[in-house]
Amino acid sequence: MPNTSGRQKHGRRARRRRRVDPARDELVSSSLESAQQCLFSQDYGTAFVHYLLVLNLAPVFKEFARDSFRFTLFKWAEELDSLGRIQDLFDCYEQALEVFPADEVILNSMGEHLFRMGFRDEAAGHFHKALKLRPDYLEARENFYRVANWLVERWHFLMLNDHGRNRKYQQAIQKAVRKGCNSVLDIGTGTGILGMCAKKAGAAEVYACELSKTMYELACEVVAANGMDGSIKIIHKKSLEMEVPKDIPHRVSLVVTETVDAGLFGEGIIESLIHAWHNLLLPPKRDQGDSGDESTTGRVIPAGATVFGMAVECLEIRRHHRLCVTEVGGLSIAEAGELHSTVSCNSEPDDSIEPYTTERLSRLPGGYKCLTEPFTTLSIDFNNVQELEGLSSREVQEIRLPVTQEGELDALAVWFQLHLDEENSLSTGPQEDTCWEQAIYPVHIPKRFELKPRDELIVEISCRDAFLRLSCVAVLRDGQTIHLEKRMGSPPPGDLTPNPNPEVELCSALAGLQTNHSQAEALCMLESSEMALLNNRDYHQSFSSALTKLISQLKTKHQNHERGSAFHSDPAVSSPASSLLYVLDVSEGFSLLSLMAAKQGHVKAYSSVEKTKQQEVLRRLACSNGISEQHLEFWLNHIEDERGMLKRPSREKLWSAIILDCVETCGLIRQKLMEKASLARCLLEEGGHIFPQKIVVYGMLVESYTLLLESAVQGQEPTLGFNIAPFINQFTVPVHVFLDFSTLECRHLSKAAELFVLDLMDTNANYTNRDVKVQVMSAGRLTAVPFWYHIYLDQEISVSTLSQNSHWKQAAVVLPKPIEVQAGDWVRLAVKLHKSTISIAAHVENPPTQMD
Ligand code: 44T
Repeated sequence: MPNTSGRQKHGRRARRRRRVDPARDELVSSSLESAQQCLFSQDYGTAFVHYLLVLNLAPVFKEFARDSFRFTLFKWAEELDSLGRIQDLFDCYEQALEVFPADEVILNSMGEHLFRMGFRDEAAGHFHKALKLRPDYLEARENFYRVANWLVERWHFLMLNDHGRNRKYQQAIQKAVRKGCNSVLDIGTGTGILGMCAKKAGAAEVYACELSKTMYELACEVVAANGMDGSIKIIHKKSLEMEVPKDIPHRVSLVVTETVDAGLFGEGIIESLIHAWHNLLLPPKRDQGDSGDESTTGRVIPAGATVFGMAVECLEIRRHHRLCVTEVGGLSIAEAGELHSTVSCNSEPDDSIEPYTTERLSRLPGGYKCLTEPFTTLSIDFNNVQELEGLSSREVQEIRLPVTQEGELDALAVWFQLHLDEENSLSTGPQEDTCWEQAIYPVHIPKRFELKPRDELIVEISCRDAFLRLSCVAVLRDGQTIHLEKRMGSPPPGDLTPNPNPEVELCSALAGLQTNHSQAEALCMLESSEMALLNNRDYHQSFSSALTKLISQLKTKHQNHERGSAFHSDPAVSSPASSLLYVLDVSEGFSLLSLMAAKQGHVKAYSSVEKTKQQEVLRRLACSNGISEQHLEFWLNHIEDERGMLKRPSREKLWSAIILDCVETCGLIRQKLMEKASLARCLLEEGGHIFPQKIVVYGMLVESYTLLLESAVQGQEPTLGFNIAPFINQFTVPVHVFLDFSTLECRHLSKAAELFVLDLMDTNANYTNRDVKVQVMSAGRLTAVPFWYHIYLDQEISVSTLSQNSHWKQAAVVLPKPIEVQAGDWVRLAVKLHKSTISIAAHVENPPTQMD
């Protein structure tokens, strides 16, 4: 029996190898010893190499050495990371996974590195694998939830729940296939839905491509579950990399795609279609009137699009993109130089700059006002390759728009109509009841600008790098031209140029390390959330008051102490430097808090602002606010490692205050906040504070169908007759982020309730579990618990993340199943906090009626 003898032979060989290789055994044991020694002396790189050698030569040691090996790997990876040796770092992880392919801890840790490096799809894949290996592995679960949004973006749920959109695509595809489009390519297939529509409509050959690995794997699963795995070929590629006959045997007669974003071109549809026309599609039909056989010509669904725009006034947009204040927390910021958000289509293209942002206008707090009628910015025929190719070289078009309402010019809002074919079209307009958001082009003019009803707004429209560029260049008023936004490379507009006074120029020169101070150099861009923070007067006022209180208490204490020790003649104690207080601001991103601390006098403040341009702004502001250069310093450039971050200012000094950034803009508590707080506590002088002192978490019971639509494919009905929901719903996450609770379509079923208190000053606090009973005020389906925070800087002063001017959004736990509740019922919320992550489970105490 060949099998048996094979096994015997293999066994004999193995035994012989083990017996006759003393040199190898010697090498294994000496390497193991070296690995342990190196580990002991913290030479992790060498230890890692020794361990790898040992485990490759002698897999029997795997279990024995697993923990030390992991430890060595993680330490070595940390070092490689800080040295910027990223390729080496990932090589080490790959080698480690060759030895331990099913080690969930290594997979999870590699995921964390991938995530930090921006490889989100891959990171999420690693967390998913780790979780599959060990479903109760909390770290991986939390990481997975944090990145699931990148793995399967939330809009997939919205789109699959948009029955109108599904049906229209289905009809257009059915019609095309009936007319003879026999071979179909679905570009950017997502869950495979459009490809399956084509197959079901009777197309002989269907191909689908998808660039995201996770979405590709999901599409394969869905297509197989619908019995089409033999008849739809799914290719894990970007369409631009596809070739005939390598990927598909011949050119197809129909391309279907919905690779469009709110700004239409952001997913690269122009480039994809140009490539498809040249490489993947049959030639287009010559005569438009010809309704003959479509199997020998090519066409695209959607057939084309019309893009619309409109000028709007919107305070919510304004405060996220432009500087709206001149003074915050006792600091004048009038002389900060030019500041605006990183959303700008007038700037040189750069990775950190986006040409537009997206918002659902109908959901913006405070609403918006239309200043012009909607206008057509562009029409494009996707079946005309010359038109597609000519888009980038189209001349800049200038249009004049009559202003219809008085108001401040804050942005141009953009949406489109997607013409699937002659009959079916989809609109993404602000008035439509669809899942779509609109593209927002904020207007960056240094001063506020009111449009008046008889004005004409001049907008320039062009296409660059395959995105639509819209710019409000001027306003015609009473026969005069008022220039607005600067165009790239052009000098600043005459009439709105800020008039920098000599003092500011001096400050800039001092701060700036620039001899030739020009407008462009003084421009500093901030994230829109940083911009909103800067515009938040209440936030800065609260910090200013809390800092003033603490600093004056500490000054008095120091003075008393110095008086007390004046009898001792130690010059180090009574010198002026010793009376300085030290404040560290470890806020993420741009923050004025260090300056506000320095402004108190006798304070040396350390800022964690890293970007050079932002540091220049702070220096400029220090100068214009009379803060001496020595009283502001920039802290470490890398704050990744919290132990490094919280080092002391010098050996004998302790911090008077450490400002921690505790809540992310998305509405979640920052990861590792509690670890940072406990480290920070150890570094405070007696009487010193960490800001904030405590965080109180509030929540409310709500019924919200909108939240359900964003979290999972709803209903028991198959989607267009296909079984998709169970597969994509695996990627449902329990916590939704970036919510605007004030405009969320929902019914409040209870009052706001305190869910949790995080005392950042309490060493012994146990934060794991808490049960909170909340009474139902009105009957409904309990679907979610939105939550937010009151951030207490001290006993009295607090900032709410739900306030009107907040730069924070809110988060919500969406329950796995809605619960029917009656007025008067008590709902028990089991609130858990694990490593800064909140989870909430809800139970009705009386009477429990769970709904399916
Ligand atoms: N989001 C809209 C974008 N792809 C819609 O990997 C509307 C956003 C949106 N694959 C709120 C609401 C909405 N070759 O899976 C993705 C993507 C893939 C490609 C292969 C290519 N050349 C591409 C280009 C993209 O296509 C899928 C859909 S793309 C965008 C869809 C609901 N926020």
